[in-house]
Amino acid sequence: MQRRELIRLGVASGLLGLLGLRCSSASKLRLPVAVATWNHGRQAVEMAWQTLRQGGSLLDAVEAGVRVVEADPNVRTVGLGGYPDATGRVTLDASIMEGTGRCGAVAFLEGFLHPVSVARRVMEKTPHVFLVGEGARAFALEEGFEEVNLLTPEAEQDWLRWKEQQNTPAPPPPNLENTNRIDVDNHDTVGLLMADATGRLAGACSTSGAAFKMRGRVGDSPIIGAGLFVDNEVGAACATGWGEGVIRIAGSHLIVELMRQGDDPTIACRKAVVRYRARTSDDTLQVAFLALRRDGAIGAYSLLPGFTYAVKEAGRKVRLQQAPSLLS
Ligand code: SD4
Repeated sequence: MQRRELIRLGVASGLLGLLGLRCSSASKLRLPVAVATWNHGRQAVEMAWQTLRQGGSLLDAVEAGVRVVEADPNVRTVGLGGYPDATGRVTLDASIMEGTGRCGAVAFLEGFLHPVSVARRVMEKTPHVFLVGEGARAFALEEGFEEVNLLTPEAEQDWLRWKEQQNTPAPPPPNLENTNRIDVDNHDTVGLLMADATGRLAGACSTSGAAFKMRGRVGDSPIIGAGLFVDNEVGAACATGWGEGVIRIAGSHLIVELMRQGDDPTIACRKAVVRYRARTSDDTLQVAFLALRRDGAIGAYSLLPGFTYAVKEAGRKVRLQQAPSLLS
């Protein structure tokens, strides 16, 4: 979508809002709808869809979809095979939320294949929302999750190469912004949003975070309101890209609130990107958002070109789409 067109849409949406009407510039899909970030979103929405069709709940569906990507060793930014931190250890962040406001999250979790499932247990089995590090690990073990080594030889090789490139020994605290600039594609959280036939919603996301991050660093993905937000009254949103920037604007919550005020999902995502850009002086760090309104309208927007997402709606095959971007 071109800038001029979006401005027009924004104005139109505002005018219609004043008249108490909704601008329907976003494509409204046939419910149920599942959308997920990046190319690996394809496997995620397939599995989510299948799970729902076979009688699973919405939560079962989003969890199952994300688990597929977590278990794929070829995805270097999520779960098994994810890039390690600066010290060579893979630490994972994940969250899950349903539209009623129930949610759970884990961060700085090491050694478990499915952080999204641990996040769900936090939601279902504890009075809390968010467990991190050693506490999250102890809880996962108590719940019967098995410890595994997530560092694949390929990811380790890349880490060793990265370490060699550092000028100072052993390793220096990385400048996260520089780390991310090495390869904007190292930011590939899987975020999955789904609405069932009645417009109830759920979402989940999972990531190994920024490649070679400082030990202990946590991104936006496990932070409810930043990396993920879901509200049955309105819709859902998730984020991918430079987590620090997303946290600073509480990106996913912002998008849901903009949709609540009548913004179309694409315009809401675009406004979040504009807000993000206003808070950072750097135009090289990718950030991208995906939104699903409860009626099945979807939207996506990124700062830089290249953000893809997968869509599955009733009666149609999964398709990959390219989000519009603020910069070319
Ligand atoms: C993070 N936002 O930890 C995550 C990484 C990511 O797409 O999105 N990758 O900053």
